[in-house]
Amino acid sequence: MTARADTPPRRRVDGEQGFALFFIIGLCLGLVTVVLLYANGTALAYRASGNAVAAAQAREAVEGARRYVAYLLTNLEEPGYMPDIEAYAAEGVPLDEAAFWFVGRDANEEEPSDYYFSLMDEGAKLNLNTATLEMIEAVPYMTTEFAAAIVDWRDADEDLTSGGAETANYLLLDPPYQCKNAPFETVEELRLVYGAEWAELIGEDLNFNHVLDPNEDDGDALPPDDNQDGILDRGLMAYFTVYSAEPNTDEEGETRVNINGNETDRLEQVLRERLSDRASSVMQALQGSQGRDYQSVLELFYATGLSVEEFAEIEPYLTVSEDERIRGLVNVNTAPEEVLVCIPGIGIDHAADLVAARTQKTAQELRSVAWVSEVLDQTAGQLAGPYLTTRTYRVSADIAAVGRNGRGFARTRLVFDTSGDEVVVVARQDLSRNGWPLDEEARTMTSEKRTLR
Ligand SMILES: [Ca+2]
Ligand SMILES: [Ca+2]
Ligand SMILES: [Ca+2]
Ligand SMILES: [Ca+2]
Repeated sequence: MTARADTPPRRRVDGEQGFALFFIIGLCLGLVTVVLLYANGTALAYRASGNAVAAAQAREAVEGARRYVAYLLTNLEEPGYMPDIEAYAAEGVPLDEAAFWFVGRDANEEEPSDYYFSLMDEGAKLNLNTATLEMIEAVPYMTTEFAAAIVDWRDADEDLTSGGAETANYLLLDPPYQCKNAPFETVEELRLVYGAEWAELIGEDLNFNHVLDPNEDDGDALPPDDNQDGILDRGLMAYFTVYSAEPNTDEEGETRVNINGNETDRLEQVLRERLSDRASSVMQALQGSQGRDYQSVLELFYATGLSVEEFAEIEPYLTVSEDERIRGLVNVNTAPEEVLVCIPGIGIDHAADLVAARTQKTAQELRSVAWVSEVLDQTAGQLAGPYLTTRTYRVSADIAAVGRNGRGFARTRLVFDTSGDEVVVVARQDLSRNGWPLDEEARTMTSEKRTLR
């Protein structure tokens, strides 16, 4: 027996009743629609406001991270050196309902397979304003023409570097513009340099997270158009900075002693204070070279016979320059292999050995550039010395943050200067448009789970 068999025969309705019923049904349906629409609208509005709150929380978390970094850099145990990675939190750091990460890169790993969370050293890159043409040419995937165009862009003159471009070339572009003939103010300015290709500048690391994501290794299936070789081929911009600079002062903030100058008394005082009886070996080395013209303090190290540890005691007090600030030195402790390759005297022959050697060094040994003598002979060391440092006064933080429940995110890159009395932000760049740089798991993890991690 079916239900239909029980259904009473349909009542016949006349025209008037039919209209009334139709009207009531219509009214009910209309009301239901209005209620549904209203409920849906409220839910959407609620969701939207929830997202707005989460996005605001993410932006707040970026500010929280900024204060945290400023605090860390103000209270460094070793001012002028990168903070110890073990001494600060960098991954999923909870901040009320939000959380932040410092997107970093392990410079000792050639092919990082997983995320690395750390602050970064701007001195780990080549400075666009001070690197020589030869150094720029040695950057992976750099062409000689683009390297020459970079030099022409920043130099004040209109003299064409072979293969480069000056105003005459820029005026032929559509639309035409002038060659800058002044220093780079940002790395992104490379886009304006003659011959710049966006794909070459960005490379395969589309989301700037230093990791090979699936879409960065699938050919042209998804952007970017990568070469699908299982290796993250970075863009040209990844190797450059405009921020690296250090004050020419010692750890007490006093002007360093110029070993090419005439401050013999002050020099002897520094040496005796730091080295006691071993000071005489340095004084002998210095006296043996009349009309001194050291190109770097590393050159002095080779002449002294001091140990690396001993030299680390005096190196922070010495200089070969009268300049108040020294721009563009590369930190030999933090630069990745591809950057070290660009340094004269290091090159492709020694860069990998330097990276391998530094992972075996103590913190005290890494305080001075002298440790490179283990890999570089005196000739190579003399070539490399003028471009190297072990100190850091420009630290960047690539901050990724999410609001509550992993909703809303913000990403901002900040560059801090630690050389003054106060730690200050010298550059700020919003990277949010590049999308969320870590995996979804990190993002959707609840704040309790993050804390437990
Ligand atoms: Ca020029
Ligand atoms: Ca990536
Ligand atoms: Ca792709
Ligand atoms: Ca690749």
